[in-house]
Amino acid sequence: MTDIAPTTRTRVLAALREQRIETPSWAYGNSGTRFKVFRQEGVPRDPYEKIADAATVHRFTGVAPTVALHIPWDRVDDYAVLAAYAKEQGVGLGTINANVFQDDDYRLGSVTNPDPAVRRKAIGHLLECVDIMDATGSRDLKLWFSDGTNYPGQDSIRQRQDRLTAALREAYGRLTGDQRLLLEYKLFEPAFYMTDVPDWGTAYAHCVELGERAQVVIDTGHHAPGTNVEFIVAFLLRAGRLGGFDFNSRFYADDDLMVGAANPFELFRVMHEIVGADALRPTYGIAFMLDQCHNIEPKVEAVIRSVLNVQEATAKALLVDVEALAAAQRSGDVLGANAVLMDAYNTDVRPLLRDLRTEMGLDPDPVGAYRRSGYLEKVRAERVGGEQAGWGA
Ligand code: AOS
Ligand code: ZN
Ligand code: ZN
Repeated sequence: MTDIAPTTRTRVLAALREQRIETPSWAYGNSGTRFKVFRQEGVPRDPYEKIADAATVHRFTGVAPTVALHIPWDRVDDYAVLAAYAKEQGVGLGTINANVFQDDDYRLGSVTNPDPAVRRKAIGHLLECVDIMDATGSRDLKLWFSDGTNYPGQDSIRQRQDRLTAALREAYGRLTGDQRLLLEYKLFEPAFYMTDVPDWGTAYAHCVELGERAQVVIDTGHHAPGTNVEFIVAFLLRAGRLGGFDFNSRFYADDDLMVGAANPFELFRVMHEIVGADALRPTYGIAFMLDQCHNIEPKVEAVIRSVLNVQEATAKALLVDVEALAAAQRSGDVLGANAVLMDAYNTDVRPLLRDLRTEMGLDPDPVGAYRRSGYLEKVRAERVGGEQAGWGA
C-alpha cells in the first residue's frame, strides 16, 4: 500500500480520534523482578501523583483519558476527592483492580484457599472493590487470581473450582447498574503446577455461569509460547465475552514489557480482529488497558511509547482493505488474502498519526514533546521524601 485514499484516510482518522487506551497506575510506580527493584527518582509517592503522571501521558497522546487503580496500592480515604483531582488533571478513574495476592494469608490461595476464613477475607476485599467502584463511578472490576498449587496432590482441583465459583458469584451479585466483572486468566506464576484460572476457556466458562456482565480479560503476556492470541480474541468477540485487554509484551512469559515491543505483528493481528468486529469504538465496551511494569526504563515515557504502539497497530488494522480481503478469501486466494493483510501491516502509518495529532491540537511527536517539556526534571525535584508507591513499596 503506497498511498492512502482520501476516503480511507478520513475513516481511519475518525476511528483513531475516538480510540481510548487506559493506563495502569502501577506502571508509574517502582517495580522490578523478584531479584531487584531499581528505584527511580521522581516516581509517584501516592495515588495522586500517579494520576498526575497518567494525565501527562494523556496530555501528550490525546487517547489515554483514564487510569486504572489497584487496591490497596491506590487506597485513599475519599475516592470522590481522588476522582475530582483526576478530573481537574484531565483524566478519569477507570477499572478497579483487586489485589488478593500480596498478603501472607494468601500463601495457599485467596478465594480458592482451603481455609474458609481466608476465603472470606478475600471475598471481603472483592466486595470492598465494588464499594470503591460505586464511589469512583468505575464500570469495571478486574479480577486476577494468583491462586493455584505448586505440587500435584497439594489440594483438590475440583474443590478449588467450587470455591472459585462461590466467590465469583458473591462478587458478581454485588454489582449494580452497568458495572461489570472482568476475569483475567494466566497460565502460571506464581503457581507453578496448577493455576485455578489458567486459560481463556476456564475464564469464559466461569463468566458464562455468572451472567452477561461477566467478561474475559486477555492479558497478552499470559499464554504459552506460540499461542494464537487473535484466535482467542475472535472467539470471545463472537461469544460477546471479550471485556478487555491487559496489553503488554513478552519474550518468554509474563514479562510485562511495553506493548508492541516484542511482537508488533501479533498486536496488529489482534487489532485486525477488533476492527473486523467493529469493536474498537468505545460504545462497544471493550476496555483497552495496558498492564506493564517499567523496571529499568523511565516510566512516563515508556507508557507514552506504549500508547503510541497500540495506536500504530490500530492504524494499520484500520488500513486493511476489507473488500479485497473478502474477495481473496471467497475465491480461495490464499496468498492474495495474506498479501492484503501484509500490505496494511507494512504501511508506515507514522506520517498519518503525526497528522492526526496535529488535527487534535497535539504535538505530532509525543515522546519528543514530553522530553522537551521538562516534566521529568520537575517531578524529580518535587517528589522527594515519602514512600514511593508501587510494587516495591
Ligand atoms: C498478573 O500477572 C496480572 O497481569 C494482573 O493483571 C495484575 O493485577 C497486574 O499485573 C498488576 O499487578
Ligand atoms: Zn494483567
Ligand atoms: Zn500479568
